Amino acid sequence: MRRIGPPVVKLLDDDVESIKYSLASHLLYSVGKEPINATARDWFMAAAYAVRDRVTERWMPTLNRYYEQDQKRVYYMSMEFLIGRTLTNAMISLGIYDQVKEAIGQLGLDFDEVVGWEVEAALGNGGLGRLAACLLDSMAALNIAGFGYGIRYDYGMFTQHVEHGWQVESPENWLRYGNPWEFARPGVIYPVRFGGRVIHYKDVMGHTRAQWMDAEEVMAMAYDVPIPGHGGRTVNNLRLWSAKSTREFDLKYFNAGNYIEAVRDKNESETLSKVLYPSDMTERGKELRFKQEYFFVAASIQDILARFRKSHDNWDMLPERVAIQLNDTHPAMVVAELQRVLVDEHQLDWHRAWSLTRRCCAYTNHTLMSEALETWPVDLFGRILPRHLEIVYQINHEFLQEVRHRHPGDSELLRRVSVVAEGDERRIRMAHLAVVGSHKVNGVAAIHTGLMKSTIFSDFDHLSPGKITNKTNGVTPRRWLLGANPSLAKLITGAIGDNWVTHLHELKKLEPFAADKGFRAEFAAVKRANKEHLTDVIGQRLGIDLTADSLFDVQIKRIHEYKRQLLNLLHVISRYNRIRSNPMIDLVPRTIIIGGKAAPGYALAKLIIKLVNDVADVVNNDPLVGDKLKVVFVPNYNVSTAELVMPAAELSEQISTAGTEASGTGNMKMSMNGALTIGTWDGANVEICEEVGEENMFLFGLTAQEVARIRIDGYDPVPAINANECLKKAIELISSGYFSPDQPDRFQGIVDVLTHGDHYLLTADFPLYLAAQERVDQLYRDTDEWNRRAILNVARMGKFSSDRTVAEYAREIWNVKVE
Ligand code: 26V
Repeated sequence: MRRIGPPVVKLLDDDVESIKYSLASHLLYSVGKEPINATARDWFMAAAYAVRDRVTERWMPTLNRYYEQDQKRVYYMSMEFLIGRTLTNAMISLGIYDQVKEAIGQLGLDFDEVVGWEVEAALGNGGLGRLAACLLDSMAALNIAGFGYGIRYDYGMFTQHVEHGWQVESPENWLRYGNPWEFARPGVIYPVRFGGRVIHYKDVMGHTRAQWMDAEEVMAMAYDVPIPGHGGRTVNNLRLWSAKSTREFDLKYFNAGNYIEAVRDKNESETLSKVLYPSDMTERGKELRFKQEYFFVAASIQDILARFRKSHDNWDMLPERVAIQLNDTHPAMVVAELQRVLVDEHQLDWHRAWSLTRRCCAYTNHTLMSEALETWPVDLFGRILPRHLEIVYQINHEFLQEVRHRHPGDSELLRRVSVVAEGDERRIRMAHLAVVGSHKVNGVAAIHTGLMKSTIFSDFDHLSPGKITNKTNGVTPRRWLLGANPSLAKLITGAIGDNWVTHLHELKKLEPFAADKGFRAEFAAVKRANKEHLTDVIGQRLGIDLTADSLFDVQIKRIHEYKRQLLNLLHVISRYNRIRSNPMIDLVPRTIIIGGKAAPGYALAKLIIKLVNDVADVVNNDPLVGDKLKVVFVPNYNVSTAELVMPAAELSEQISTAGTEASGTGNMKMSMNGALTIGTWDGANVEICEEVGEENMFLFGLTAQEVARIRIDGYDPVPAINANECLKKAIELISSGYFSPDQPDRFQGIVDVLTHGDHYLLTADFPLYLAAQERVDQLYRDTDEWNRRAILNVARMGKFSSDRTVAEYAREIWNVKVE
């Protein structure tokens, strides 16, 4: 590979002795302990600092290189970055994994225990935040000048406990012991304004100008997190903003004798970055959320423009040096803010500014579900951001003018595409603002993009053909295969070399090995060991006895009705019924593993968790069942748990109602780790099928078109339930209180949604799901054939590397070169 920029000055050596020296000196100088009284956590901190030093000396040269070469920068704007743990990931990226592990071992420490002390950075809810983290990894691996911008929440995703089968949330004070991966930048601080009013006046040139005044101010202070790319040549930057009161910068408050008042106010303004909203759909219209969104948008735009102005005085260069990717509509205020800064603060002509804004911005949509599409009441919007509301109206006015010009007389069209939704309460549609203010809009899987074009954005697709494009998601093979599943990675590398780590298509070379009996046996041994490891951990943590002789059937993701964890449970219960009615039945033993968090305000999702646990209690303790069936709810599903469970999965459950899951990325992670998928024709399952072949998956159920049709016609679940004895019995068992003898009507809410309306069509898909599960059993009995197909899954996963995803964004949206 061509070397760019000056050679990296290496001060630190990477041999075991040097690393041991680093560990010991950090323990003393950074942690303030000696080996005699150091805890494992102290050693974790020392290790993190030792690795961080080596990351940092590659980080500064990367940033200098971008500056010197005046490279176009990509800004990935996201309210969420679900990074997970960093230590081993950074060791792998830098190629110092073996040395650090050895050094830690030589100091007499248990490596797994030391790395186990890292608290993960859980600054995200689920798919959207984890995608942001995978894309950052890939941008760094591809040496793209990609910067993340987000919020440094004091409290990330809550910790989930299970008490008596119910989810209980507790706050995750992840910064309590200090975060070794961040660098506070007290000097990088920007004011962010809220409220106030706007006055209009004529300037000396006779132009009408707006001035936003009497606003309150909060400061945004930067914290930088290095993102090391694989190979260590590039280390990019994730900049997270933390809210700081302006009071401490403003002595007049103190001098006026309002000391106590000033400090009290200070707390209030600092709540902005206090906590991540833990709901990935249900949370709507919350003022604090609105302020959080603008807070990070305003700080980031100031930072981006300041950086641009260091090397450029011609604003027309902006779109050639700056690409801004909006991760969903959460940062969509960028459109209004960039326009505002250019027009109000830099006096650019409106149309010139608008052209620059649109050429910089691009928007990624992650969901079609109406309840997750952000809209803000106009009065709230105008109260908090009065000038932005004017700008949004102006943007909308000009946009509608253009539409009217092209489609005279079509007032319905105007109403549908307007950024302002008229109704009892006028609202700003952030998705429409994002579409109008972007030069490209993308979905995250082919079917999702197709549905965007044919449903929520069909008018926009007709107005601007070609603007909406697809960028199928991917996942980073560094974390999800090399890091999480070292034994499989080793087996693969032994067979085909290690180029797959950065060129995942090379996995294709594994295909011939699927026909090799010896390789199949080795592959099976790896899976077996991963299952045993998971079995051990579950035994220790949950006291549940599992056997690795059973089929590990895994559904891990947020708990949502549309993801249909209930459909999984209906299968579990019908299996249980089969065993009960014939205890001697020769069934493939199954371990059903379910994990995921429910939004704290999503009562039905929480009830589903309770049902999983109640079913588990009954099934796992029924002597008639034995090892034939076990059910486990894995508490606190997070990135680290995912890294533990994915490698042990044999069957990957991806069973959302067709047309609802934009892409899914867990589906990719499990396939890559050698699981077969049982799934619907939804999200990226469709493309996984194109790659691995339908014969190597278990796809079933209604298509998105069929789902749409059935819903239009009006669906009644009752006939479907009555027509299927297994389904009927399963629902009756829940309804009878069998799983909740202490409170027989506990699950009435669940029974009601299934029997009335069944919006997600579980009862419609159930027979086909059961048939697909039957095919799973059949195949599993033929171990060798199962393994052959699992190997083919791994071999054909090349497309689902986030490197491919990022390369597509780079070429087709950001207009930056990929080596
Ligand atoms: C919405 C809201 C609404 C307000 C409160 C906080 C909040 C947080 C997130 C969201 C939207 C979540 C959308 C989302 O996570 N979509 C998922 O994106 C994945 C990456 O593209 C994709 O694989 C999943 O299928 C999709 O559900």
